[in-house]
Amino acid sequence: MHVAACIRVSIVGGGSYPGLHCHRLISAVEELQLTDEEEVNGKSWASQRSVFYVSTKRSASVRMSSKPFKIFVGYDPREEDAYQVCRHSILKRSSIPVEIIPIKQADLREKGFYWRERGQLESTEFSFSRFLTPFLANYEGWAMFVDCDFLYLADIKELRDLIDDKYAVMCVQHDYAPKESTKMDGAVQTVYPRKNWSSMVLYNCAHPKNRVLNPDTVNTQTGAFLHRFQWLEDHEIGSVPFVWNFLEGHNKVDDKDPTTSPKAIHYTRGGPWFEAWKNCEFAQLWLDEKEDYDLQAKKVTN
Ligand SMILES: [Mn+2]
Repeated sequence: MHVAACIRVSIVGGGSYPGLHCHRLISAVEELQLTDEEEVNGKSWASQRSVFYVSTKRSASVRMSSKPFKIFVGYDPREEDAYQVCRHSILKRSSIPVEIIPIKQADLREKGFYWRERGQLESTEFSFSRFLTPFLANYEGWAMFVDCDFLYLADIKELRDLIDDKYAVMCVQHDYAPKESTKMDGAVQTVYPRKNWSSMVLYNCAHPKNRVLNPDTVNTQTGAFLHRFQWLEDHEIGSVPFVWNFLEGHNKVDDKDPTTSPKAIHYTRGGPWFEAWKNCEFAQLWLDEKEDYDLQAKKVTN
């Protein structure tokens, strides 16, 4: 019997979701069971109790699945509801342990990681701070950044499973020129190449090229350098299907093609949490999710 490593399954980010603890622990265990079936010695997973043993042969993938997947979400005080609903939509569908960390500009300033002055073209507080993602993840493993104006409709595991170590970053490579000249509550909309690529990015934080994204660079570099990924060669940027950054008002569902059904809706023009966008496409989906979140939050308080 080749027993080498004990896997501790940690549940993170579930503090306000007590009812989900059990479900998510089981999900994480099921995942180990699926990926390591042939390596497991002795009895089935179900008959083992609180300690799970697996062979070290699969240690890399097991480490990946047992460590929570870090998801940094851009936070803006004007869009508190959007953040909460985005977070909720990820957590409730995730079959893997995830850790959701808001990128709050005030916190970063306090820690001395962020000091640049706000420019007039910045439509959110995380326009630039988002590029601190690999730094905030200690340049370890893969981590994700996503805007708060996303609504997840699918299991984040599906997205994480697309990760390929040969890339420095992976994202939806939109070819996109927005029609609107203003967005959300009147902020100026700017048009540039690779528009919207940086709104959801899987970062290979350990990739040497991403060391460039340190506080000095993020605080001084231009928007073009950062948002167009100019620290990378084209072949270092991997592509993810557009349904993972489905742009409301731009991307369309083809009823005959199930691969066009959104897995994450991006209310990039502004979502139902703004009065002006309360009737946008997919508004009801977001409002339903908000209601679900409110119910959960209420249960926790009572
Ligand atoms: Mn956005």
